[in-house]
Amino acid sequence: HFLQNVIQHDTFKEGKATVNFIQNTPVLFDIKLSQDRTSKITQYLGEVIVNGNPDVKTMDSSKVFRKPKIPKFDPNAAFPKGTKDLLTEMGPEKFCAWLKDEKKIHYTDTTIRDAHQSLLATRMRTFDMLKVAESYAKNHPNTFSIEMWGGATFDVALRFLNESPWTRLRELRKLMPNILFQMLLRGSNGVGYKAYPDNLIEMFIEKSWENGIDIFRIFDSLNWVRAMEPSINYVRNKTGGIAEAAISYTGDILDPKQTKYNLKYYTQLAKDLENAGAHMIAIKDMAGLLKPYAATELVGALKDTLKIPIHLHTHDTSSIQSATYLKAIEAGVDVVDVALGGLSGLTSQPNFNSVVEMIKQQERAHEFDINSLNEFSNYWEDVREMYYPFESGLKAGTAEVYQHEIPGGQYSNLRPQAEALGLGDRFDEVKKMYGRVNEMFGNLVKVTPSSKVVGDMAIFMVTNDLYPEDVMARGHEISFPESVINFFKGDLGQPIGGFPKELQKIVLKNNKAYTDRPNAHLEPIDFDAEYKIFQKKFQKGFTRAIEFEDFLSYSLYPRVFEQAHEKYKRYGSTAILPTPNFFYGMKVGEEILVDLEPGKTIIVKLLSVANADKDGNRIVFFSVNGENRFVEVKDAS
Ligand code: 3PY
Ligand code: ZN
Repeated sequence: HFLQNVIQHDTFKEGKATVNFIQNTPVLFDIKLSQDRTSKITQYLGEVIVNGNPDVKTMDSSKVFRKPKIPKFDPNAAFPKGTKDLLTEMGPEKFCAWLKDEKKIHYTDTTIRDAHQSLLATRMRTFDMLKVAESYAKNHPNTFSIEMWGGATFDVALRFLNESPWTRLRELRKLMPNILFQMLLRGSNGVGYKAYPDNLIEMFIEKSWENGIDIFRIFDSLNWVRAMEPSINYVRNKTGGIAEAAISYTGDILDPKQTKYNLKYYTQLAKDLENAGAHMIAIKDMAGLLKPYAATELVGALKDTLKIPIHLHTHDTSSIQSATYLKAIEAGVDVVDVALGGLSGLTSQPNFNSVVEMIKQQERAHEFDINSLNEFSNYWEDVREMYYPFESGLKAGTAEVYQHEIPGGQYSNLRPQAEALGLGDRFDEVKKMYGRVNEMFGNLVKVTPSSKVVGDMAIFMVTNDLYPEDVMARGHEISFPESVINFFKGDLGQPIGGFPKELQKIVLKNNKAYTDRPNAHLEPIDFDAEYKIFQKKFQKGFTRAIEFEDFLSYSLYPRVFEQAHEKYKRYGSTAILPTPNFFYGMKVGEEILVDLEPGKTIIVKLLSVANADKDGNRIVFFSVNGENRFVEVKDAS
């Protein structure tokens, strides 16, 4: 058993076992925990078959899924040269100079990050990404970058998908070595919803680069340059990657009545970020408010102001954002963010395939094989079906977005959040209240986590039948949501123009507010000491080697990590299961193939599920590679 444990251990298999491997890997001695992956995975399946996946709130058992087709590629061919190779050759400065000189429009494909965050509540599993990754990298090496990490994907992977986000990054990197990888980083909030110690953010950036991220899109939820500066510096000093600093777009620069976020505000902000060391500037239009003619103005003015390339990001919530791209491309933007057709539109990004067609034969056209691109779109359309419980429910573009200004990435979460609180029928009111809360709070930039504060307050007010007047008149008696109190304390930094003073007093009561960087209040992490304690605590019973990256996940999300860790110990990696089985279990008679590891596939068939015994336990019978097996599951119904 011991030898088998050694041979099967990932560290050993990857040839990374050093002299201290055996001594430092107590799991090798744990005979009970010798990797019986099969029984763990059948245990998981049995539990989902009997009790369902707790993350799936509504299930339609009549659904039949199509088998997604992977577009053809040659597994033996070398990867064609792409932007990742160019960055390696040139380094960030020269690479950005090359990009700025490019006449062709470039495309970032957001399908496996923002698109599913904005349409499917971030639930896309690594399994479905890996299946198609090599084919995409070989068929479309002209893609500027793949946005595939960061934002909400980090915590959702751990929280709901029982996956390590680091494994996702590494596995995708292997299959897409030629195209730049891009992540969304919330500046001093990392991939979380609050401020973290500076040295944690620094280490997180360094490890993200080492594991495969090339472009760091850095933003701050209040457009506070001071909060973005440290991350820009870490990317410059600790990595060979690109620091892309974002100006988060809000309001409407074309409306002369809106004076707070006007053209001058954005050009100055972009200039400040360039001066702070950004290699590129992103216009981050997180709610899809940048109208076509506003894009002409903004991109034109930024081109006059900046020496670095400009990257445009939007959400198609209103359904007119491809017109915005047309105007931005005419005005000289360098890169635009698009999602493959099947996961595009509405709260997601504009349609990659259609934007390519729009620019075809025009002077800034970039060559893409549209037939092949359409095959990838079809792949994602078929995959998307499997995630039906997580659809946001928005059926058509909506001009309401110009009033409520809810970010696309938040929209698909706000609805279930409202429904969970029994406000399903009052979502209309929640959307309206979101706009009113924004006014009350002094007209904020609203993007994670400031958008969550506004959303929490809107839901709180609708739930308690409160209106802004009530809050101002009776606020002293009200206990506000924690996120709102922390916001007014300064935990997310300082909003432009400061906090509305009267409301701040009402919310904070006797709490004191501060005006410096929230991160400055936090103790740095002692990585050496704390990682050792962490390893001791979490290695036992864990079937893969605990790694430093796990410690980073834990430092960002302690409770979420602990829960994911417990599930990993119980089930092993569930990331190997096909998506329908992960979410919905199996039907009697169904037979599936599960790749326990490369080259080791098992055939699992569900034979029957017995009725509950007197203690409420049910036996689930499988055949695994022709041999009968069963697991016992307590029926929770
Ligand atoms: C995120 O921070 O997750 C976002 O997508 C913000 O737009
Ligand atoms: Zn976005």
